[in-house]
Amino acid sequence: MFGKILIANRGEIALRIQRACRAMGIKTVVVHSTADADAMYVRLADESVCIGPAQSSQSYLNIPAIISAAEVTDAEAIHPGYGFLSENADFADRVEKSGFAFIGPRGDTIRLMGDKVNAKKAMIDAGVPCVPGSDGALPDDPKEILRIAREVGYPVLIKASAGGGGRGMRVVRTEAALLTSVNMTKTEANAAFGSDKVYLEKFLENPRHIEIQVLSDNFQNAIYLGERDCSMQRRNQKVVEESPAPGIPRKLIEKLGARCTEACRRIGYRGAGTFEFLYENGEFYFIEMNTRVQVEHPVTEWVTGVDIIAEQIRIAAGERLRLKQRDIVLKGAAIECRINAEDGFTFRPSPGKVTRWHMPGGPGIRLDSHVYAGYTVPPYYDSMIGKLIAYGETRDEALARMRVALSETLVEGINTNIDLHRLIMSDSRFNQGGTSIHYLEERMAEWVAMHKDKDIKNAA
Ligand code: MV4
Repeated sequence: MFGKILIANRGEIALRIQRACRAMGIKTVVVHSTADADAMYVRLADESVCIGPAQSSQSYLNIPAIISAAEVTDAEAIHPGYGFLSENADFADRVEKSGFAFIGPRGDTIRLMGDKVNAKKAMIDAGVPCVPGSDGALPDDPKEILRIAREVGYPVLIKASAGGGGRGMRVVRTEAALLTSVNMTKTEANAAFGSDKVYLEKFLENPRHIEIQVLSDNFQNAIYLGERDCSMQRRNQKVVEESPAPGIPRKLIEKLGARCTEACRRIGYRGAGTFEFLYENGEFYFIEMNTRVQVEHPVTEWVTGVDIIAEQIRIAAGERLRLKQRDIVLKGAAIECRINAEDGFTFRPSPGKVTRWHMPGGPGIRLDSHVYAGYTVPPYYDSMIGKLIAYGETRDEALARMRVALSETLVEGINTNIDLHRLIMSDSRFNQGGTSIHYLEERMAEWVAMHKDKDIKNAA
C-alpha cells in the first residue's frame, strides 16, 4: 500500500479523499491555490503545497506544478478527484511517466472514452446497448448524412465526438434543418474542442438518466455496484441523485451491470468508473462513460457498503478486488442533495463568508462538506459546497429523513439551494419516483410562476 498520496483537488472531495487515506493509514499531501490556503482541510492534511494563484488554469490545472509537488513531498500516488484534471489523459500519462501511480484508469482508456465516437464503438463491440444512430462519425457527403438520418428517424441529435456532459449537442426535428444543424454543430465543436468530428443519434424525448458504477482491478476482475438515478438535473447539472433507481426491474439492472463488467474486462478498465445510460420505455441506451469517481458516489457507498475511494486506492496500488459480484447486495435506499452556494431561483453563484453553518445529523444522515462557520466560499470555483445524503431501509424512509435533515439545516452569510431541496423533497411526483430528466426544469418553471414576486423561501 502507498505510504503517501497527493490529492490534486479541492473542497469536499479533497476532504473525502483525505478521510479515506487517514482511515487507511496513508499520509496525505494536498495541493491548493492561494484562494484555498486557509481552508480547514488544507491545514488538516499531513502536508500542503501551494501550487499557484486562485485561477484554476494556474493552480488545479497546472500539471507541472502538481507533479513537482509530488516530487518534493515524495508522494507515491496522485488522486485527481472529479473535475479539473481527473479525465485528462495527458495528465494521467505524465503522472505515470514521472514515476507516480495515477489513481484512475490508464491514459489510453481516458483518451478512448473522451472520444465519444470511439467509446460508443467499444461499447457496441462489448455488447453494451447504445442509442441507434450513425455507425461512427458522420461522413462529409450530404446525401449520406440525409440517408443516415432518414434511416434512424427524426427527431435526431447531433453530438460532438469530443463533447460530452451536454456540451456540443443539437436536436434536429426535420430533414429541412438537418444539414445546417450538422454544419453548425461541426463549427461549434471545432471552436470548443478543436475537432469537428460529430455523430448522430435518435433523439430520446423523455428519458431517465441511469448510471452503473463499476470497479475493475488490474487482473480482469470487474464488479458493478448497482445503479444511480440522476434524472433530477437542471441545465446538465445534477441536483439530486439516488440509488436504487425507483421502479426499474432488478433483472434489467442485473443484465445491464453484467454487460458493463464485461466491457470493463474487454477494454482492460482499471479503477472506478461509471457507465451513463438513458432509460426510456423499459430499454437502456449507453451515452457516455465517466472515468473518474463521481460527485454522487456516496449514495452507492451507502446501499452497497463499499468505500469507493478506498477501493480506488487499493486498485491503484495493484491489489486484487476482494469483493466478488455476489458480495454486492443493494440494501435500502439513499438520496443525495447537492448543496450549492447560489441564489434561490436565479442560480447565480453566491460566494462569501459563511457566518452560521448548522448541519443535521442523526440516523441515516451523512454530510460530505469542507465548509464550517467562518469559512469563506471563494468565487473562483464550482458553487457546490457540500452534499447531504440520507439513507433509509426504504426510499420513503430516506426521503422522510432527508426532509427532517433539511429542516434542521441553517446556513447564513451566503445563499444556498437548500430551499429548492425542501421543495423537491416535498414534491408529490418526485416522491412517487421515476421522473424524467426534464421534470425538474418543468416543475421549477411552475414554482417560479407561483412565487414570481416572492422569495423561494415562501414556496418552501
Ligand atoms: C441524449 C439525449 C436524448 N437522446 N442522447 C446530455 C448530456 C450528455 N451526457 C448526453 N445528453 C443527452 N443525450 C439522445 N440520443 C438527452 C440528453 C440530455 C440529458 C441526458 C442526461 C441527463 C440530462 C440531460 C439533459 C438534457 C439532455
